[in-house]
Parts: sequence; structure tokens; C-alpha cells
Amino acid sequence: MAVHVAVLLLTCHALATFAATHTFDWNITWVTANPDGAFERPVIGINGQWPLDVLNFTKGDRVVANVHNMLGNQSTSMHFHGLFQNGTSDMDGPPGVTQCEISAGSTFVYNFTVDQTGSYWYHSHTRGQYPDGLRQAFFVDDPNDPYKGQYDEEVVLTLSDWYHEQMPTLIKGFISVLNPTGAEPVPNAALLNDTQNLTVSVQPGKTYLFRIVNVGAFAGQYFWVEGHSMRIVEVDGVWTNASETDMIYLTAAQRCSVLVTTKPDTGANFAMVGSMDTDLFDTIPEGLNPNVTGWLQYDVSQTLPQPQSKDTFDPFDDFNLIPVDGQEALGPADHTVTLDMKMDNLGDGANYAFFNEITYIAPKVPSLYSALSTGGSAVNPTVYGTDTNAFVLKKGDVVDIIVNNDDPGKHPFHLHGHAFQVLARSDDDVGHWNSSQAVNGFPQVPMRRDTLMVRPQGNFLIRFVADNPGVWFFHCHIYWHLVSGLAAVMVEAPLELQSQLSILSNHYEVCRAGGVPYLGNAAANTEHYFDLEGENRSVAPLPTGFTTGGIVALVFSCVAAFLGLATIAWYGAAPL
Ligand SMILES: *[C@@H]1O[C@H](CO)[C@@H](O)[C@H](O)[C@H]1NC(C)=O
Ligand SMILES: *[C@@H]1O[C@H](CO)[C@@H](O)[C@H](O)[C@H]1NC(C)=O
Ligand SMILES: *[C@@H]1O[C@H](CO)[C@@H](O)[C@H](O)[C@H]1NC(C)=O
Ligand SMILES: *[C@@H]1O[C@H](CO)[C@@H](O)[C@H](O)[C@H]1NC(C)=O
Ligand SMILES: *[C@@H]1O[C@H](CO)[C@@H](O)[C@H](O)[C@H]1NC(C)=O
Ligand SMILES: *[C@@H]1O[C@H](CO)[C@@H](O)[C@H](O)[C@H]1NC(C)=O
Ligand SMILES: *[C@@H]1O[C@H](CO)[C@@H](O)[C@H](O)[C@H]1NC(C)=O
Ligand SMILES: *[C@@H]1O[C@H](CO)[C@@H](O)[C@H](O)[C@H]1NC(C)=O
Ligand SMILES: *[C@@H]1O[C@H](CO)[C@@H](O)[C@H](O)[C@H]1NC(C)=O
Ligand SMILES: *[C@@H]1O[C@H](CO)[C@@H](O)[C@H](O)[C@H]1NC(C)=O
Ligand SMILES: *[C@@H]1O[C@H](CO)[C@@H](O)[C@H](O)[C@H]1NC(C)=O
Ligand SMILES: [Cu+2]
Repeated sequence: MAVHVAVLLLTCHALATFAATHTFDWNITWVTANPDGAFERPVIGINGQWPLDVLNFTKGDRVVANVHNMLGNQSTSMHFHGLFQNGTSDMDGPPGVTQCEISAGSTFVYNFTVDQTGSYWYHSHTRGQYPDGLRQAFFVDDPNDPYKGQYDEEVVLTLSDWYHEQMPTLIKGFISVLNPTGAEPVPNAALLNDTQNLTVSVQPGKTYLFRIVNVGAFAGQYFWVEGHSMRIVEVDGVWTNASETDMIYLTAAQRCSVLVTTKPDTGANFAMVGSMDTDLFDTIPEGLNPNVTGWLQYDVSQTLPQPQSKDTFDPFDDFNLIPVDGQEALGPADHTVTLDMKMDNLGDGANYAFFNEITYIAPKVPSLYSALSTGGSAVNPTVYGTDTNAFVLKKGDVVDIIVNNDDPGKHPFHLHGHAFQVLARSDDDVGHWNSSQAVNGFPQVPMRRDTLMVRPQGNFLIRFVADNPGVWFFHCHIYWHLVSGLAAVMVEAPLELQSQLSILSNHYEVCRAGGVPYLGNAAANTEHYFDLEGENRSVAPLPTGFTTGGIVALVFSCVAAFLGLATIAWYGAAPL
């Protein structure tokens, strides 16, 4: 990849500081790859390359990424997951939220500074696209690293699930009357650093900082290193007090840095394992290996051992982590957003995901552009559309988001624009949040991160300050659930945003090239902001009285009838 790094000396500070500008010219292109060694397929790469480059910045750097969509047959976009984009909400990436889709042939310019540190990743935010390859880790060096001097080297590891079929095909099968229960496609393989035979050369008696990123689409993964313990020191860009464990669990989109101290001698090599959480899969296809193994290689002349089988998984509970900065629980809350989530069928017979009975559908005008072009009405959630789950937050408010999971699955929720405090998270089957869950109060110094799993039929309560004017997506990071509508939009301080933000002309050009309106309310009405006629709507509900069970029965009777006919035809055609 072509990277031009211009180093600018900023002399206006009393202390001279260096800030680099990283300029990327990214042609988004099709590439052929076979990361699991079992199936060669087209993947989405950059400048003819895949796996994508791991990026490495320093706090304070500027990033300018010129994203040229050369795919020919798909639109695209880019999101730098975990960055707050403070003052640059227009650079955040999700189409329909902060920008228009970059249609084939268009170029979109992302230009922002990186004011955080830690482990992140960049990925397409276009409907269901990144699992086809457009995702990779990036890291931001911390000049004030609290663990500086306590490790010798950094080791970059990504975990991922992997599909042989392309996403557009899989999505068609997933959101379909033929899949009324919403069974998600099961990955074909797990990958460690986009391969299945990674060896990491290590030297004895050293300490390594492993920076682990789950860039997958669906599966959470357990991760452990045989014969070695790990000390967790960072999650999602937040340094934590070191917590020792034998195993971690990373949902899709989560990151974790651990310190690993090697053995004093080179007597053996050790397996490290990523194991997909099969609880997430409705069925486990015969022959599926949910595991991927790599090795800490002390000595090339020794064998690479097969891992021992584990009967139980007992990963560290991230709720117990403590941020090094000691930030205490905020509060009390000024504003609470409660989201009850469930899965259900709509009138087309397919299965969708809902917050408060609404399945998200992207508005005609990206919500950020509506916030900027509807004047004083931007504080009224109505302008953002009927099916967008838009919530307007007041500048400076302490905001709680409560998620009540009425579904038997695990879901990793991601908030753009913030790392939130995790004040409460229930066990399985507790039901909706109620204050009796916190009889002992909230943790004094709660864990913070940007992606958090809610347990089956459980709940969580997260808190943050609305101090980042912008429009921020809140969604499940299981990409199947995002495409089936498990999303909401936090419109934070829209009036302040109007006075702070001006959109690059390039961004509106991208809209025009794609024929997407960028002014007015969700329906692109530029005069009557509360008139939503013509807006995008989700599929209409089932007629009343029609149940999910009815749909399943209907589909099965159709399939049975079809099989019956096929059998008759087959017998009919067979020679006597
Ligand atoms: C594993 O490594 C070998 C040798 O480096 C290589 O030939 C093989 O293709 C690799 N397999 C996979 C699945 O990456
Ligand atoms: C991107 O594609 C353009 C047009 O084909 C080409 O001129 C340019 O060299 C490519 N850039 C890179 C970095 O590959
Ligand atoms: C990033 O670059 C710095 C400086 O060259 C280096 O010390 C660090 O190990 C790199 N980090 C990663 C994750 O590659
Ligand atoms: C787009 O083009 C790629 C590369 O030729 C192809 O593999 C893929 O199936 C196409 N996708 C769609 C949705 O047309
Ligand atoms: C990026 O943004 C900065 C600050 O607005 C501006 O000075 C710079 O010219 C921009 N760079 C590009 C390449 O547009
Ligand atoms: C993992 O892959 C990335 C990108 O190819 C590379 O920079 C990194 O060094 C790899 N990690 C190891 C441990 O080989
Ligand atoms: C966490 O680390 C900080 C800084 O090292 C320290 O002051 C604090 O006491 C630690 N907290 C706990 C609960 O260990
Ligand atoms: C994957 O790893 C788990 C945990 O060690 C083990 O129980 C399971 O048998 C492994 N599966 C396969 C197919 O190797
Ligand atoms: C919603 O509006 C956008 C932009 O105007 C349009 O491209 C898209 O097809 C619509 N989506 C649906 C699901 O109707
Ligand atoms: C709150 O939850 C507890 C158990 O967790 C239950 O006993 C109690 O009835 C609930 N209260 C309300 C108001 O729902
Ligand atoms: C955004 O920047 C403002 C002004 O510098 C600051 O007060 C606020 O804490 C920042 N918020 C986030 C989430 O970074
Ligand atoms: Cu989900």
C-alpha cells in the first residue's frame, strides 16, 4: 500500500511535538484469496492486496484516506471502529447515518485526527460487506503507555470467522421466507491472523504485548495459550489494571491486549487456540472445526503440538476490569434510553431484529445530513424517520442506555462516538433491568469499552456523557443482526453540531453520484420537516392473528408439497 507520511513539526507548542499525517490512496478492489486453505474465493481487498495492511499510528496523528471504490458492482464505505471522531462525525463511516454510500467509481475522503490510543480496526460499514474481506486491525501508540518498559515487543493477532460464500448471497438466504426462524449462516472456518497455520517466533524470558482483535462477522471466540497465563491490560482502547487469566473471550468487534511472559528455556513450542463460540450457532454442520490453532515457536527444530481438548470454557469476565485512569462512575443519569430487543417475523415471512418493536431501515437522507439541514427541528426525533430508532441527546447530559434482551442469543452491542461505562450486566435469564439488580450499587470505577455483550434473556446498563456532538450508530455487531435491523441512532447535541460541523463538498458529491438526497428530513422533505411521506419504511408486519409458528408451518408444508411433487415427477420420469 502506498503510504506517504508527512511529518510536520508543530512549533506553536511550548514543547515541540511531532504529529504525522498518514495519507492513504485506497483502491477498493476484488482479490482472490484462500485463507483457510480449503476454498479459493473473491474477497474485497485494497490496492490488489489481501490480507489488508495492519496500520500503526501515534496519538495526535492525522489520517487522510482517499477511498476509491473500484469494485464495479458494489458500493462501499469505511469506518474506523472505536475512534470517537470528536468534531468529525462526518468521517465516521456508516452509510445512512453519517454519509452516503460510496457508489462504484466514486471517491470519498476521510480526514480526521486520532486522539486516542490502543487497539482498533477499520472496516466497511456498508450493508453486510466487511465479512467479504474489507476489515483489518489498526493500533495507536500511546506516548504515555502505563506499561512502558514492562514488555519487549508487540505481537498483532486477529481472530475471525470465515465464510466461503459471498455476503450478498448469504444475506439473500438469511432474510428469506425460507428461513423463518432467522438461523444465521454458520461460518466455514476460524482464522488466526487470516490464516490457519500461524507461527509466532518468540524468545525465552521475554514479555510480549499481544494485541488481539476480533475482526469477525458473527462468532465470539475464546482464546488461550497453552502453558502460559495472560495479563489483560487493555480493552477497546482503554488501559486496565493488569488482570491475570488463562482465557479471554472476544465478541465480534472487541479488542484486548494481554502481556505474555515466555518460558525461561526453548524446550518446546506451545499451541494457542481461537475457538468459535458454538452457542451462537443454531446448528453445527457436520465436519465444522470451530477452532483455529497457532503456535508460539521457541525453537524451529521442535514439533508444533496439537492442542489439548478443553471440556469447559471459563474466560475472564470483562465486567471486573478496572481502567488505569480510575475514572469513577458518572451520574446520576439525566436521560435514559431503554431498548427492548427481540427477533420476530414480518409480513414477508422473513425474520427480523427489533428494538422497541422497530426494525431499523436506513433513511433516504443520512441522519447526520438531516440533523444539519432541518434547523431547530433537528431536536425532534421525528425528522429522522419512523423506522430509524432515533434518540436525540442533549449536550452534556449523562445518558444511560439499557438493553433488555428478550432473545435467547448473545449480542455484542457497539456504540459509535464513545467508550461507555459498564454499570451493570446481568447473567442469563434475568429478564429486564430493574434497580434491585444494583442493591450493592454500581462499581466505583467501572470498566469502559465500546462493544459489550448482553447475555441471553439478560440485560445491561451503560452510561456516558453526551459531550461529543454528532450522530452515532448503536447496533449489534453480529452482522446478520445489523442487516436484519438491530440498530438505533443517537443524535447527540444536534444544534451544537449545526454550529460546529461543515461537510466537505466531496461528501455531497458522493451523494449526488449515487442519486441520494442529502437535505431535509428522513424523507428528503426540505420544507415540512415533520411530513415523512415517501420515507423508507421497513417491511409491514404480519397480518394480525398470523404467528411465527404459522409461518414455519406454512414454509414446511410448502417445502413438503414441493418435495412431494418432485418425488412424483421423479417416479413419473423413471423408466418402469
Ligand atoms: C500453511 O503453511 C504452509 C507452509 O508455510 C503453506 O504451504 C500452507 O499453504 C499454509 N496453509 C494455510 C491454510 O495457510
Ligand atoms: C488505483 O487505480 C488507479 C486507476 O486504475 C491507478 O491509476 C492507481 O495507480 C491505483 N492506485 C494504487 C495505489 O494502486
Ligand atoms: C507501532 O509502531 C511503534 C513505533 O515504531 C512500535 O513501537 C510498535 O510496536 C508498533 N505497534 C504495533 C502494534 O505494530
Ligand atoms: C461482484 O464482482 C465479483 C468479482 O468479479 C464477483 O465475485 C461477485 O460475485 C460480484 N458480486 C455481485 C453482488 O454482483
Ligand atoms: C484535512 O483536514 C485538515 C483540517 O481541516 C485540512 O487542513 C487539510 O487540508 C485536510 N487535508 C486534505 C487532504 O483534505
Ligand atoms: C499478523 O498479520 C499482520 C498483517 O499481515 C502482521 O502485520 C502481523 O505481524 C501478523 N502477526 C504475526 C504474529 O505474525
Ligand atoms: C489500579 O491501578 C492504579 C494505577 O496503577 C492504582 O492507583 C489503583 O489502586 C489500582 N486499582 C485497583 C483496584 O487495584
Ligand atoms: C475445538 O476445541 C474444543 C476445546 O478444546 C474441543 O472441545 C473441540 O473438540 C475442538 N473441536 C474440533 C473439531 O477439534
Ligand atoms: C432508502 O433510501 C436510500 C437513499 O435514498 C435508497 O437508496 C434505498 O434504496 C432505500 N432503502 C430501502 C430499503 O428502501
Ligand atoms: C426486580 O427484579 C427482582 C428479581 O431480580 C424481582 O424480584 C422484582 O419483582 C423486580 N421488580 C420489578 C419492579 O419488576
Ligand atoms: C470531545 O471533545 C470535547 C471538547 O474538547 C471534550 O470536552 C469531550 O470530552 C470530548 N468527547 C469525547 C467522547 O471524546
Ligand atoms: Cu445480535
